[in-house]
Amino acid sequence: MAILVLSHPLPSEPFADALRRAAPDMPVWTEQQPPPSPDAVEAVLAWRMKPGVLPAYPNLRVLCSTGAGVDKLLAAPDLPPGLPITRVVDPQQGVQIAQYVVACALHFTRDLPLYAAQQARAEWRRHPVRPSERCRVGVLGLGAVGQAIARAFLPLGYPVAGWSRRPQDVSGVRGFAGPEGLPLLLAQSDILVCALPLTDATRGLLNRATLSQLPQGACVINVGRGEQLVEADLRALLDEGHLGGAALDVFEREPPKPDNWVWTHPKVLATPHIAAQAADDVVARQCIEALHAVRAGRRPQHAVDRAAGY
Ligand code: OXD
Repeated sequence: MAILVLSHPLPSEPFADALRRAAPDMPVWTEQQPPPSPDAVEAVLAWRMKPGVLPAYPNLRVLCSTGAGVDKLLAAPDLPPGLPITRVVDPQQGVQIAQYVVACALHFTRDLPLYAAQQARAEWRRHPVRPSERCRVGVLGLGAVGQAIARAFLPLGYPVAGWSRRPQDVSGVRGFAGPEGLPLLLAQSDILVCALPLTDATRGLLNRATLSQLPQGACVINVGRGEQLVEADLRALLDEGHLGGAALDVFEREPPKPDNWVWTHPKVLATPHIAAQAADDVVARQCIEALHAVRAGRRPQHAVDRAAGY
């Protein structure tokens, strides 16, 4: 009895190796090295789940995500009722995402695309540095990751605000909450960062109506989920000049098709979902802890609330 890694489209071997290092006595299987019988599978470690897969394992006790988000797992139509689902909680992920977001924000606020274009023309021309007051940062989502992002901006002198479903107190960060707080945050965000989980309430949240409320020239950084941003609306607002740029690490479809406009738009910085990558050893250790917890009749530490979606 033990763990089956179904991490497609991520390669399964690095996770399987990390599981074997963490628990050498625990059998670990993959699609390439399948379990001797479906009855033997107690835990599945996965990123997304095709229909028809989970019901084939009658002794499944826990489903573990390879990432921080579980939206792709929750989207499976045939999740066994009551099956605990866990997410990865790696403090390094907050650090990595904060590094990525700050790098993207500086890319725009310190005019690096403009200087790259000048360099290509061998042009030596200096532009005024944008004052910090005109680099107001608004972070959507003040969970562990959103808080790490918000805090990373404070030493740079940028005013930082955050928005969350329920009020959150983060030192140095101006807080907005609930539906009535969203327009207030948008109206004062020159840099808007999306770090929200994907839920029914956040799907499509960044659309023409909401993005139009950002100040003229604002930039959008999405490290949440692609489905939260209506890409066609973003493109229209970039082309119309209302928005100054966008850094996208997540997309409506991953990877975007080769002819997708995001690859070539001059105002877009597009990266392949790399803002943070949980270490394989952390993913493995938390999956094993979750399995030990359910075997002992306990709720795993990082079990998600299925109704809330995270
Ligand atoms: C995620 C991750 O959930 O990369 O996006 O962990």
